[in-house]
Amino acid sequence: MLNNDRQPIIALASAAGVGGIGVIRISGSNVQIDALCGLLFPGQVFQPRYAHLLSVRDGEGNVIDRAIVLRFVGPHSYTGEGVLEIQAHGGSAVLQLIMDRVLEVGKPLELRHANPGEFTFRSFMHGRIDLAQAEAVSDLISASTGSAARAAARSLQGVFSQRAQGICHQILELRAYIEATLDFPEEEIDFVRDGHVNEKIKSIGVQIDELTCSAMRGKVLRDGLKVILVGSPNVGKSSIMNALAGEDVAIVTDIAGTTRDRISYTLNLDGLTVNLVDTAGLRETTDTVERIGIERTLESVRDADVILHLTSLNQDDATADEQALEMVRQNIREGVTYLRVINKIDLSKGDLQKQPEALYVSAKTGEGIEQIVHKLKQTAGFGEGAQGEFLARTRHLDCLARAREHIAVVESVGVGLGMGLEIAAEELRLAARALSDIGGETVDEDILGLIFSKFCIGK
Ligand SMILES: Nc1nc2c(ncn2[C@@H]2O[C@H](COP(=O)(O)OP(=O)(O)OP(=O)(O)O)[C@@H](O)[C@H]2O)c(=O)[nH]1
Ligand SMILES: [Mg+2]
Repeated sequence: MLNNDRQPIIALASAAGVGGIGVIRISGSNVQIDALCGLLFPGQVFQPRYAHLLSVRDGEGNVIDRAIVLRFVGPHSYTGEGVLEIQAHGGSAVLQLIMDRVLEVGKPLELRHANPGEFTFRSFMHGRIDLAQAEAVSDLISASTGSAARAAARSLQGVFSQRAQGICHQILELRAYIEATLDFPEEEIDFVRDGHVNEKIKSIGVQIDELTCSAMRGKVLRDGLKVILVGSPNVGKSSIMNALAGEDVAIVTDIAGTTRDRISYTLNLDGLTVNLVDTAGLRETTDTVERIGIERTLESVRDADVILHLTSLNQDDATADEQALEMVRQNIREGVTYLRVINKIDLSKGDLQKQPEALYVSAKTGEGIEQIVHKLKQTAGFGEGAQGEFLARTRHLDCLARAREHIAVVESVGVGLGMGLEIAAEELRLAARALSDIGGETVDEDILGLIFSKFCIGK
């Protein structure tokens, strides 16, 4: 729940548990924070942004702790409001005593505990950061690899927002030009030609496509790449899983139907998080447990970013593979990368007749495993020299897709050719609106609530 009230808020900004230092943060109007400072530290004159070593006292005047206290005067603070930061010793009991004391003193001011993400929400509401930057704050905190953290920091600096805004401005300029043309209907064609309107639309489409590619890389950096190993029983899926993981994660036997349930393993490929899933071999079966396992395999297929479809060189039953392929086909999502992997090449006698698009590997000798790794990185846009420019979420990709759709409509017909100027202007307005949703200018309150509720308390 987002509170858009004027009450001051307090939270422990550092992680719960024991640490060298624990930070308590309070945000409210400058007047509220001044009042609180006066009650907690009578007579103390605060110099903004300076560290003051002060005693925090309980109601009887006993010292709870000696702490570094910082006063930020709004709008020059994280939230854009007045902020007080108390850096005390990082024990949970001492921090709780300080929290209780501040809450007691702040009661007349209606000081209350902050909701998750409320400090960042206030920062957003005061225009200190836009929505994509606010999301980056949470993503920076939860980043699990160095690359993800670096990309989140770039989003936080506004790299993503600025690129989206840049395109948005071009669209708005073009729309203004088209709307001005509406006043001179007889010269419409000349205006469109002289203003290079259709060329500009095309260029905007290309820029959105480029930004979408970067955002997709950013999303993979944030969420990881979901990779699933599928195929008929005994082709070596679990063996490939173990070879990629570098340890025995899954049981391997020569009995068809060994793997019954999904087994997940998270790999870190030079900063790219890969969530690898080994699954039950696909075949028609009357065994209840195996059938449930197969249903789960197909569920994972629907959810995957990359499908590694395994066959093995010694697989003499071609119909078994056909059957597996058919089951996969029926469940595959659009836009998923499908890779064919042929395992057990160590069994090959003589030269292999290789299909150009397939990867040939041996889980037993390790040959070709690097190729799978390379292919996964390439799929995620982590090829040679490429790196994540910023972090992105599904919400951002949806905004970009919406913007692209509106531009595509205009592009396909052509302004002044088949499309009237009013319709073109309207499509451009909708495209611009979709792009500005990335920064949260027009996002409705429910979505905001959902985004900020996923934050940790104190941020
Ligand atoms: N020669 C050779 N044997 C392999 C290779 N990979 C796996 N095997 C063998 O193939 C058999 C099946 O391997 P698994 O990894 O259990 O196969 P699976 O696809 O997971 O099988 P299910 O879990 O039953 O669906 C085992 O006896 C493995 O030792 C390989 O590259 N070369
Ligand atoms: Mg297996």
